[in-house]
Amino acid sequence: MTDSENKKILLSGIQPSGTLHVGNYFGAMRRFVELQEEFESLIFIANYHALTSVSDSDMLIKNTQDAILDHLAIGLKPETLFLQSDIPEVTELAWIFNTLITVPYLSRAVAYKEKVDKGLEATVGLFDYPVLMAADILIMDADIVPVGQDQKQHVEIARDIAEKFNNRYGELFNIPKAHILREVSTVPGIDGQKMSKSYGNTIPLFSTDEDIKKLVMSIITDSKGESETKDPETDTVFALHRLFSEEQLSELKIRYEKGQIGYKESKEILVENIKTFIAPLRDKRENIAKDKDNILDVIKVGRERAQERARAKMKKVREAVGIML
Ligand code: AQP
Repeated sequence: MTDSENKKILLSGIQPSGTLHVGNYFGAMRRFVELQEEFESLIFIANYHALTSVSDSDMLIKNTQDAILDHLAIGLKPETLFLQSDIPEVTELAWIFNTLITVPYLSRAVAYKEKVDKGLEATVGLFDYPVLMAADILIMDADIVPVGQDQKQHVEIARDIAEKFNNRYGELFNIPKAHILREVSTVPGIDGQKMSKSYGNTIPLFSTDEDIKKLVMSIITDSKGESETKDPETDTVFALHRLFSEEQLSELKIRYEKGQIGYKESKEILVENIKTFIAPLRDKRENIAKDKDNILDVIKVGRERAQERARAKMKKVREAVGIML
């Protein structure tokens, strides 16, 4: 048995629906890198999912290439990466799952309601998003799925779909587990709501120093003055300090609680720490981007590995449900 056969399978994806941000990084991407040796990792750029919010084809292509570069720049091995669209079996499987799952069940998905409340068009694709995600996960027999807190429910939907399929057609699918970093949970955006590509409230992962300053200084806080006590649990600036200001965190907490720091100073400290964090990532990305033309060649091994798994699984699924090719 080879080493990779002994390893559990880790699978996760990110939509190329905009510029990737520090919420994506701390909620998910960082874990991909940390766990890539321990697990057999399959990380994909979810371009079919992104169609639920991006209707400009040039933009989708640019975002897709950028997302590959971003992952390489944070240290992900190219052989772990592939594009969702390289695996057409995923959309085929999603259709089969659509025939298993009910509309009332899917109506409970919170992310769909939130996105529609935020103004996204309530398309069938957006509603069906968790089913396509279930196909992504289950077709690869994933054991663990590292995601941010916001996607936890979607992994639970994938588990339910796997169980329903297995009950009806026989044990074909592995039951996956979500893998969520409790201390990160949901990273807030500059408006205090979940940081999200489509909400215009992000700090991009490869921001310029100038943008970091502009964005952090515009974080919405309450109106407490410098000497008033402040609650680190509810302040967005402090929530970001948790990610970027580890060494100063306990001191900052005391200063917040004792009314010894104003939001302006707190933001200035945060600006410096984010700049220090992002600078080396940005440099690495600039170097990799020089070879941008070949970006799809770089992920060739990852694509072939994923295709092989998906094809083998779909053959069994078609046999199980009675679809002839
Ligand atoms: N604010 C966040 N905090 C923690 N984790 C987050 N993730 C996203 N936002 C945060 C995690 O990043 C991974 C990739 O997410 P996605 O792009 O597939 O979809 P998403 O969760 O819908 O991300 P966005 O930025 O909010 O994109 P849009 O606006 O296009 O919907 C996931 O693991 C997610 O949990």
